Amino acid sequence: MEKQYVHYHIEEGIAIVTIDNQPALNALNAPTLNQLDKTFDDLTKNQEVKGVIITGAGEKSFVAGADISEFLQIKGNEAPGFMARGQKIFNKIEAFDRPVIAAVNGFALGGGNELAMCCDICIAAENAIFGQPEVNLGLIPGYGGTQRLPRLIGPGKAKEIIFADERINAQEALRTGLVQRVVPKGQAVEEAKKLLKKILSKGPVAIKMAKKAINEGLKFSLSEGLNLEAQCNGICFGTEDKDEGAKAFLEKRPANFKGK
Ligand code: CO8
Repeated sequence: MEKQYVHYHIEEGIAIVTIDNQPALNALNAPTLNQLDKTFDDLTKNQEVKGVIITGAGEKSFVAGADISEFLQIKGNEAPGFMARGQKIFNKIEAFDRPVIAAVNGFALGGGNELAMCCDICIAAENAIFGQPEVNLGLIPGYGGTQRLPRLIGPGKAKEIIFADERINAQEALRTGLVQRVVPKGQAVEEAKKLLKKILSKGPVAIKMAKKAINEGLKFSLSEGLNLEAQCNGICFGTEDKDEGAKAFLEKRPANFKGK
């Protein structure tokens, strides 16, 4: 039987997905990527799941990148296919129709940083280290780092990180906007749960539409993005939750959203 490198459990509607390839600091080997892909297929079908947290096993590493021990076998003409496979999985995580939080508990290097950047929000433990060290291997980032990093933190800072393998700690990641919260070591998953519970207390269709408007709108011009925002809010206005939200406000009570 294949070793399980990705496992998850569900707590109060939150799926906690753990990448567990510990002797190799949770590096993403081929089976890990396949299992991550399958996990998100399962979570997509499971309507009990309202939100997801992705973390790494142990305290030392979130994910230390793609598995370098597999690189010697990969030839130049095969590499784009490997890259496309990883990018497709990361795109699936980014487009997951419920909120996804990265709880980064140590090294987030190469594919690890790229995985964290696919998540909606990133919470880092204070021992977290972020970087894109591919140039040390004579490579460039291949799971989205050259595209998502400059979009998140600007091209100059992204080039400093990618060209020079400048690794940044949790506080600097917070300053640059790569992460949204920094918590003491060992607390990232707990903080992610706390934030996700707050998000899940809101209207589920509204959260889904806000995610769609932000993610898809970033690819558009401002006017196209504004049009998308109006369309997405049109969907929200058509829900029972919109009436419940307005009534709850007027009746000075908490809203009881149904997600429809
Ligand atoms: N792949 C494979 N094994 C790894 C990786 C990795 N990315 N990172 C760590 N390991 C292994 C080490 O080889 C070591 O194994 P062993 O105990 O058998 O010798 C074990 O994990 C522990 O690592 P270290 O002893 O090195 O631990 P340190 O605390 O001294 O250092 C570091 C930790 C700084 C994280 C260090 O391990 C390191 O620099 N790792 C490599 C980080 C890296 O370069 N990541 C980027 C990889 S490339 C990438 O992600 C994208 C490529 C493009 C896509 C490719 C498509 C196929």
